[in-house]
Amino acid sequence: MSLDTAPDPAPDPALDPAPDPTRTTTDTVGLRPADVDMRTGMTAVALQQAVQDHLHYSLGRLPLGASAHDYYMALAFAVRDRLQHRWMYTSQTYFDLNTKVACYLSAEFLLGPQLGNNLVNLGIESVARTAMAELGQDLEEVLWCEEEPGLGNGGLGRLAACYLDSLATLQRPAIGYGIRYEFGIFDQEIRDGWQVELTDKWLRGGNPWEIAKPEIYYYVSLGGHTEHQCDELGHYWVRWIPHQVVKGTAFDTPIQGYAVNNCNTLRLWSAEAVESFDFQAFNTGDYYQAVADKMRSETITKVLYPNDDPTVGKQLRLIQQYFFVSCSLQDMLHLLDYEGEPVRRFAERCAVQLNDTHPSIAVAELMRLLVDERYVGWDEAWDITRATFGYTNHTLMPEAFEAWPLPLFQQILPRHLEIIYEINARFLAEVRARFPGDEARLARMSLIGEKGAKHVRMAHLAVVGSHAVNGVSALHSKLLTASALKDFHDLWPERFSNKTNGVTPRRFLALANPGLRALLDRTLGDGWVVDLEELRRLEPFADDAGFRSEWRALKLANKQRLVDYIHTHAGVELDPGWMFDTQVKRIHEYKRQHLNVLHIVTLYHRLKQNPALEIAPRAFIFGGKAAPGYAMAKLIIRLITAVAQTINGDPQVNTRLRVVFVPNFNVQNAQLIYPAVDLSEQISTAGHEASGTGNMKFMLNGALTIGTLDGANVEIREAVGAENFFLFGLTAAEVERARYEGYRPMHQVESNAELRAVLELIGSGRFSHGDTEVFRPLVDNLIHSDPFLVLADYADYVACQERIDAVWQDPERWTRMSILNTVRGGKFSSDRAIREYCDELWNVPPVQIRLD
Ligand code: NBG
Repeated sequence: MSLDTAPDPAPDPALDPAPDPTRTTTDTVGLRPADVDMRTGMTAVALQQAVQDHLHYSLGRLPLGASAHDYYMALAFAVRDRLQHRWMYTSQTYFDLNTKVACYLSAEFLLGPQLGNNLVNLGIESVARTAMAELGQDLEEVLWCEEEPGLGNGGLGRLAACYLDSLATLQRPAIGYGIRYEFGIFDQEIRDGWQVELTDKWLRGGNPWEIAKPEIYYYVSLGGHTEHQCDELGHYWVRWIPHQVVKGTAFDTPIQGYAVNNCNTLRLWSAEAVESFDFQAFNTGDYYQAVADKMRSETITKVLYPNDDPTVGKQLRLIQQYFFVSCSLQDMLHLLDYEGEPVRRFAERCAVQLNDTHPSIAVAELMRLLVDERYVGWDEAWDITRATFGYTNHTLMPEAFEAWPLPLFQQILPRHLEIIYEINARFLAEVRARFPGDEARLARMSLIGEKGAKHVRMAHLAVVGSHAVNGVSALHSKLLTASALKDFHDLWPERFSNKTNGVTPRRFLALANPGLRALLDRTLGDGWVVDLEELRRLEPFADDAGFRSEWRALKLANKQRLVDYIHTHAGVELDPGWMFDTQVKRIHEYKRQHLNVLHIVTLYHRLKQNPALEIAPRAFIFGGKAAPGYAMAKLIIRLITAVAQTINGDPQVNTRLRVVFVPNFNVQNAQLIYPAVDLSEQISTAGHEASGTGNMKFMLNGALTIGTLDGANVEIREAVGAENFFLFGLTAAEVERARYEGYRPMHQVESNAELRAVLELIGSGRFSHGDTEVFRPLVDNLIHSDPFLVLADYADYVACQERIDAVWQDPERWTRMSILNTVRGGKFSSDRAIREYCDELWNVPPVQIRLD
């Protein structure tokens, strides 16, 4: 595929900048003004001149004193100009054709660094490398200067970012709507082995990708009360008299598709006070009150909440959710008005997807906007609403099912509570008609939970208000309809479907693994980048010894990159010849990083007992953040770092085992990690990981998986073949049965001497300088409660690891399996997933963009 770019037009002499004495390098490339269109040209010469121009005019830097960061900013601005050019054509075309737009509502978009990705998608990576080299800069170094926007916690936010990439690449009109958090997910440091959280001031150095749109803003009401009235014609209507009004302003980030001209929008909302200075208040001496109001409004978009945090303050979170949802829906209505479309056509123009329940207040908000503000009758408004929304569920964990206490909800969103009551009354009447006399069912399905303190059930609101509901892997979707949403499935089976997650091959293959990319391009051509099933054609090469040795060399080089990074950032030396056994993801008990640690301690224990034992040398690599208020997760990190310190410092074992915790796992270092891994740990308790997406990134980069039958692991195993996947552990059904029958972890301890020894070792202070207290909560929890069945799966896990050891001893076999993992991973492209969403749920066809 080639970019459909127009030839660079000749520059207008009137606009041509005068020669700049600070530009010293232009002569060296024989720059002729006629070659250059500084804003849109796609040649190295044009880009180089654009960088110089931005350095000069946008940043005010002399080349001599310019830092790598300055060059990063200048190149980013230059690239943004090229995106902007495509964005303008894209918006105009979508507008002219009145296309339907996929609107992806998500409280999180974990974009990761933009520059490298945009260069790949524009097809100007090598052009940029040349341009920067001419300027005396190393592109890789410049790329590392980018402060990544960490506007998400983990998988859910990253999935949203992958989907934006696929939407643009598949040429589907789409807009992502979210929150412009001033502070993203915290930065993690490890001090004395413990996680320490630092605020993520990602906007500190400026964000060259966003374009502030101060002219696009909406007002959002909060609190107060409602008034119900009948006008002289007998029409009943409700007025909401809010206590506070805040203003949401748009900040747009262009999202460029790969090898197409489509450039979509990510629109993030930032909150501010309605008037920055209330002069009235000032004059009456209430200046400080006015400033206080302003500050209070601005806190709404101040910080991203870490998930899994039991201590989190709830009120601001609900306000955040409502704030961005209201701005987004008002924006959609505004676009409709602008195009002269009646509101009753809303669902034909906007397919709105709710990314988990975080934006689910949208159901009530759209009803309010239609009924109260646009005077649409209730029934029609409800038809529009249900035709508009789809809801994706991302978890079965009961604590993640959002439920807002009624008094809190009433206080912040009094009108929405009334609307929810009305939706609920009508909904329960429908349930009653279908299942007469089934009061228990009514109580289970109600939008208002009455167990304990009354609360609003956001997942129920999302399901009732959507025409389509989906889970994110085959197993998860099945479990969803069999458990958490079973009653809803009984009522409306046709609404439910599965959409297995995917990841973008642009970022996680082409960009993250340039060596593999070159090999694939050379062997297959570059079609695989947009059609990942193409990788299949590589399958015969798995039997080609020459190809296998090339494959190994590539992996080794990737491992060396990671070794260098780890040495600098974690102070541990690793040998790239060892097996790299890796678990990177959020730290959570259900993900069972501690099961992984039990295996490491088992090996340590065996080696101490028998120093001559033959085992494959392994580097265990961990990374991931724990929620600041999740004490057990933080203790798991402490256990990893403690075990690491003891093992790495013990010459008797450190020639065969090393352990490292890579601090601050994020998109940037993830791109280094995935391509360098031999063994991917996907070891959650079956039935708990909705899908997982890291598992897919590892697979595509040729890692073998050790995993349970959980989430998308099931489909990964199906795709790669059981013989190429290391399976262990209880199934979801077995987990459920074990719990039902009264699982006793102590029984596992009593019947397994090695497990007992391992737990004793941890409890004895061996890894904590004799401190027998520090890990007691963790060990006690495993022995007496073990909510995620770590001990139940221990023996099988360790046995599976032994099989892995044996395969590793046979490099040819391992390499063959590694190749098959990559070539059979085509299904896990986010392009496949987005095509399913667009074609089966949203009805959003592709639209070609021409640059004329
Ligand atoms: C997460 C799941 C993962 C899944 C991602 C993306 C939440 C609430 N859920 O298993 O835990 O891969 O969503 O779907 O973050």
